[in-house]
Amino acid sequence: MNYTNDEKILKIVESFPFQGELVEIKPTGSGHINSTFLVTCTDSNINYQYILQLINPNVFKKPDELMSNVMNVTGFLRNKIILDGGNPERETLTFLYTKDNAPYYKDENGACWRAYNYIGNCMTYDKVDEPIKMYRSAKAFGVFQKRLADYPIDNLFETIPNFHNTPARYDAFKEAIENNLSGRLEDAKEEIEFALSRECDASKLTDMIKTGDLPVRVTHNDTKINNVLFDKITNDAFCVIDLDTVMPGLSLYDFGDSIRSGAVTSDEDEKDLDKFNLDVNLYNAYAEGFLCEAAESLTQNEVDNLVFSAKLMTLECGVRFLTDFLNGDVYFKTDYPEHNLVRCRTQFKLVREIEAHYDEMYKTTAELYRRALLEK
Ligand code: ADP
Ligand code: GN1
Ligand code: MG
Repeated sequence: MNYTNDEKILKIVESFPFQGELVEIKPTGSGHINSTFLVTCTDSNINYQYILQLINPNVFKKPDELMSNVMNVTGFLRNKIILDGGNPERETLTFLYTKDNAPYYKDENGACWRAYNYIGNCMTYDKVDEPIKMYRSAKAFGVFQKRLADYPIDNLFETIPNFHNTPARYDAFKEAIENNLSGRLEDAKEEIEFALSRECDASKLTDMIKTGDLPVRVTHNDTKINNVLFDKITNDAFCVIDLDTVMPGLSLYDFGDSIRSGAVTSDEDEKDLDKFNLDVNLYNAYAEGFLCEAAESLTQNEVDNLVFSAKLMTLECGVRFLTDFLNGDVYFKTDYPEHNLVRCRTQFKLVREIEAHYDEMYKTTAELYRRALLEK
């Protein structure tokens, strides 16, 4: 769909200092949360492009806090990138104030819109088809975490409280079963049973935080593979985007969520479960790239729980999709009524497959860690 003549959107576009005359506004990306548009303008035959994003108000209740995190984190990264001799215009997001000098534009319905410079010649992958791409995204997320290692953690707002608190996700799930708001309980019996059978795993990492056995760091928390930009020409992964959930968290959340979304043979919403499997080669490639950047800074407890984190993040995501299915699709964007259930099924299949390959993955990870340390 083309929104170029949509008066409501035109008004929003006008509130930002975009250069030149508007040419086109079209939707882009496949994120489940925000609505994203690519805006093209032209000035003296040169095109200028911007990302315009509607911040999902059901998910992000405090846009000022959200934008404060985004501004501070991108500003901090910018300095680090310059110190590293990199290009800050490409290696992190550059967001734009409105003409009124506000970090977002509030439309007549109270919805908040923000804008970034569009980073050109890039692409994202919803599905990774080669180990080298996993390796490169792992390095990009590893560098991201390294650059934020000394970010003042107390400066960050918790944009979504308890985001990776798996026991809290289970509480919400059980409430959804109880309420059965969508009347869909009967359609999800098997999935509910599966989720409950794995509840014993839910609190392992949060318990380790409480006992001080895992360090809380500044983490991304939504390290889906399509949240990394790849250069169209060199195919290098050069920029981590979608910074809305940068918050205090565990390095394991970031590792685990990338495996969940990337080390698989088909899309997150594949209906044919025979096509959706764990790809151990993609796992190994990610683990190698991640350890290459992070081995020295990780604690032994973190290393020992890398495979577990992949399983837990997958279980948690499956439980979240299932909860949303039971609640009537109020959180994730869906294209059809069973979409969340379909997504939940792929996640639970992946949990089973990680369990089946656990020992082998654990051994390879330990070996990759040993090698990464030797190479330093
Ligand atoms: P969501 O929270 O909905 O996932 P994202 O911030 O990840 O939203 O943006 C959705 C998609 O838009 C990304 O996967 C990417 O393809 C594209 N995108 C977002 N920001 C930029 C940018 N600054 N430059 C180029 N592409 C971008
Ligand atoms: C959402 O925004 P997006 O599509 O990158 C979600 C993640 C889930 C993911 C599942 C803020 O990520 O937590 O893991 O969908 N983001 C938020 O695909 O809830
Ligand atoms: Mg995204």
